Amino acid sequence: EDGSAGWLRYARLEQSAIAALSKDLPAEVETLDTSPVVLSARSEAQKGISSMLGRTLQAAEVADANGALVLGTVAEVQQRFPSWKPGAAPQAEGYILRTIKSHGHSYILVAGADPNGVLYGTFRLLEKIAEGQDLARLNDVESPAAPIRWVDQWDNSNGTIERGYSGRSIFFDNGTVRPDLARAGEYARLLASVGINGADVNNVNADLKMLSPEMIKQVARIADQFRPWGVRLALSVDVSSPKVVGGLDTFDPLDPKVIAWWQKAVDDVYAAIPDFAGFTVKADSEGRAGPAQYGRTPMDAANVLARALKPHGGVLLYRAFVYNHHADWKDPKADRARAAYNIFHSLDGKFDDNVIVQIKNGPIDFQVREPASPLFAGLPKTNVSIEVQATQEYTGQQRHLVFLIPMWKQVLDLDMRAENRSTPVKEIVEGKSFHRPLGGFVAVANVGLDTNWLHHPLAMANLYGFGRLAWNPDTSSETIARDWTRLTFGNNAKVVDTVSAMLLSSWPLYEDYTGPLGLGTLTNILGPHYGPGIESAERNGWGQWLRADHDGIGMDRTVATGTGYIGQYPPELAAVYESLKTCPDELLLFMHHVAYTYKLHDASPYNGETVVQWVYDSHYKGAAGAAKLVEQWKSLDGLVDQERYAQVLALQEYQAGHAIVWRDAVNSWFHKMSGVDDAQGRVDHFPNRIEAEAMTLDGYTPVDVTPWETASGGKAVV
Ligand code: BDP
Repeated sequence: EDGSAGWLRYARLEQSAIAALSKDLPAEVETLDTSPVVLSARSEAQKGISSMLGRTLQAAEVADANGALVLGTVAEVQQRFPSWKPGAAPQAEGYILRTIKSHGHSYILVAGADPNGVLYGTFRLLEKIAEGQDLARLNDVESPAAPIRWVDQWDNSNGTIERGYSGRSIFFDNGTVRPDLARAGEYARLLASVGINGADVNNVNADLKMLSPEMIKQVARIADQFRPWGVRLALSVDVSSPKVVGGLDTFDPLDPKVIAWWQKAVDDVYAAIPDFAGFTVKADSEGRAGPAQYGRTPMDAANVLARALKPHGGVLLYRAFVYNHHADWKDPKADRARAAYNIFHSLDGKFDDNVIVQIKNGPIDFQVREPASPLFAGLPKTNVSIEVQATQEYTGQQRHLVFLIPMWKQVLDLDMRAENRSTPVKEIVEGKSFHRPLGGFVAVANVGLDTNWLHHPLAMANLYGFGRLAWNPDTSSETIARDWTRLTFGNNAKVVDTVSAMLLSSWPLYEDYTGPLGLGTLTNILGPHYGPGIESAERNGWGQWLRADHDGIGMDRTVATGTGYIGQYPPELAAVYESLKTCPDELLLFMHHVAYTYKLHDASPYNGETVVQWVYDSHYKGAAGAAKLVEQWKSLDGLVDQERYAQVLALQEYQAGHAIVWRDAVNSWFHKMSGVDDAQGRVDHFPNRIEAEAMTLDGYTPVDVTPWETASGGKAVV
């Protein structure tokens, strides 16, 4: 159990489950379609059934009359069983799972709207088998929520991964594509099993060589690995390519030479990769070149690329993550959170129909908690997608357990009240709210060469859960946690209850010991975005400010006295955030600047506590929660395999320790800034702690630590 199989372990079921399932499971599989994707579905069914039930599923062109598992499109299945009535038809990439009787024998039908639908239906069937569900009366019709269900990898061609925490790239090494791409195929299989149909394989901070003829030839090999799993390959491109690699004297998107350059580049990509999905663009952001250099807008650049992709059926995902990272921190009106809306809202309705504006879930940058980006409600005439981050950049980097599904759901479920009607973010990105033809879900995944893909064995729940949400954002966090646990660790009730409880508690407790009340993660903004580093947010251009002084803390983003950010939300939601009375405490310091002694709402869990006392208490609560994770996991000793047991235990013990570092750093910092003592006398009071610098040191020297709050007394010894 090295984790390489992810959630597709197909572990052998208990004898009783095998007996119960076997009576309804035919002995043959009949494929009505010979597309590579349907053949993958067949081999997957054979593999899964043999592994879980110890039975061989014989492949037959036309099964004998004793029943079969039948894989094909709805039209093909109908032809095979003329009396079968499919009922409601699945939409693109959807499927029907149905058990029928014909001449007294059972047939399990997996009828897809298309080959991808057949594959997704087959994976769903295998999941049901793994969970021991009844196959005698299958009757499911499922369709995905939106056409765009992609992962992004931030892989560089030298083999490193930006914000990757699980080893080197599975795609690239040494400036080119790896000779051995077996892992790329395995990755596509995992993605397909949860309905993901696209993968952008290179860093959004794109290598300019990506579009060179040699690289395209190489990258086409990755697409070959993806194709049998219905995953289309996409690339990130840099808009300055026509100039920097194309040798033109400009990359002005409206220059005819530049337009022609893009068309040729795109045609070349399609010659090598006929099912290429499209491009992702990061421009005018964090030092990347962009159309602003020529006084052009994102719309100008996006449409030029989109028009080149259009004849081939490709799409263009233009990231709304555009902001100035040299903002003036002395300007009280400066606010990075406003940037995306400021830039994109006025362009609504001007993007071509194969452009999708890709919006990060929050207006800053994947912090432990952010409100939904107001831009979701600001582009009713534009296709949009939500971008979330499964790689845990600001959320513990796969050294801390943080199950992100509840966090993403909170944003997806938020009703933006655009046009004073119900418009939850999920329905906006599905294209439902504003009747958009395209839209969807993108997660930055950043799996790496680590055998178990994401380093922490439990982090895979985020990748799995992302796929489930992209397929159906109404799926509950509990369902996702429990399903993933069953597939990953088996059906033992104690294991399922304990692991899913650990997962579901993990985001709130991480928030508690890092940055509560909407402050952001309080991590070192200028460094690796990992440990505590509270002050690093202030007095620089990056705009992740806390606006802390000795009297109070928080960014005033109100319309009345602050940066006006709140005014970017539709009026009903803006009114909720604008008023201190109604602004949820969990976002208080994101929206308002208040005194440390300001009292939170009386509603649980805040109980009318002051801001500073809440910060102290939540940090003790969070660190205690991290310690509890260790005990919860230990209760599974002997119930999960030793290999993964030991791996998770080591990580949880580490997290419990690091949570104490976090707790004490943040609390000391608040104590010093506010001058308010902890009502329970815990903060900066360590009766049993011996400071290294206070000891007799032989060969060591005490040094000051920066930031000071990350070491007790601000000192360490070296
Ligand atoms: C930030 C990352 C940075 C990415 C950027 C992005 O720190 O490495 O390049 O997002 O999304 O979170 O473009």
